Amino acid sequence: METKFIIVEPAYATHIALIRLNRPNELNALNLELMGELRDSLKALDSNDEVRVIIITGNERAFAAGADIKQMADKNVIDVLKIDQFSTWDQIKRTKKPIIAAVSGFALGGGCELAMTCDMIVASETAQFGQPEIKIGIMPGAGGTQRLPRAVGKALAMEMVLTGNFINAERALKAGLINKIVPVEVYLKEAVKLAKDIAALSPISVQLAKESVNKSYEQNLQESLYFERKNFYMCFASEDQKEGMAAFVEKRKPEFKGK
Ligand code: CO8
Repeated sequence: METKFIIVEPAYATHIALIRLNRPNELNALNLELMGELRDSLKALDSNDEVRVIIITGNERAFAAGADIKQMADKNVIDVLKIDQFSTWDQIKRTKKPIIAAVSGFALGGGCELAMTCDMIVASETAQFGQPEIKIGIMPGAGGTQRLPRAVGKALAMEMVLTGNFINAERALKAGLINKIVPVEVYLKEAVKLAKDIAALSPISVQLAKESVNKSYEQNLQESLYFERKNFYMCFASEDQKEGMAAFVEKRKPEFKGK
């Protein structure tokens, strides 16, 4: 697939794909075309059996500084409605394989929302997270007012959304928004390391487990527990379950085939 605003490497490492947001002069501002490419690439990687984990990254200065303000500036409500960009976001969210965001520099507005749509965030020491939409007369629209409070709690989410102020990596880690902070020189390497741990496991149980954890956000506890139970049962339909448990009993390393 030809892409202009992102670089996709389906075989970046064994079973690991990398997507690099690539509008460096605009701090990777998320224009509609970039989002369309991201949606289509994730869909393709999701059905590529060789890929087990996907990493999304930007560059050292910016993961993404938000939706493209220049593209949105003259739109009216009907234009925005017709563009229906949220169907793109919904599709990204439906990705079954785990996605790790490797974040350095700015993750703002739609950029912060994109990182939160991923399943885990590895951040460099220079990472800054924020929902500054309020400063340009709008509010978050791609999950910022929903995912952020679930991740960091109401007090900090309210502060970030209502002031537009950024938080640094340290505060983001303390608040539970990100998984780890590492030096800027190695943030992508660390994301790959985390991806490798996951890629070594059964892709079937990994996908079912991801889906199940996500349900905890979306439904009440009782519904989510039923959902978890159903996915737990489904693991027993896989050869990987037999292999994983047999390997444990036989004290050897399992060989997962994704079947
Ligand atoms: N959109 C378009 N262009 C941008 C954006 C952006 N979000 N962010 C930066 N740029 C451009 C700048 O205009 C500038 O371009 P140029 O060189 O042509 O003037 C270039 O990137 C470099 O930026 P700066 O010169 O401003 O760099 P600084 O280091 O001085 O400042 C900041 C960096 C603080 C990140 C600053 O650029 C900034 O405040 N950017 C905007 C951040 C923001 O408000 N983000 C929220 C956008 S709204 C949003 O995300 C809503 C999401 C809704 C749903 C999702 C739909 C997709």
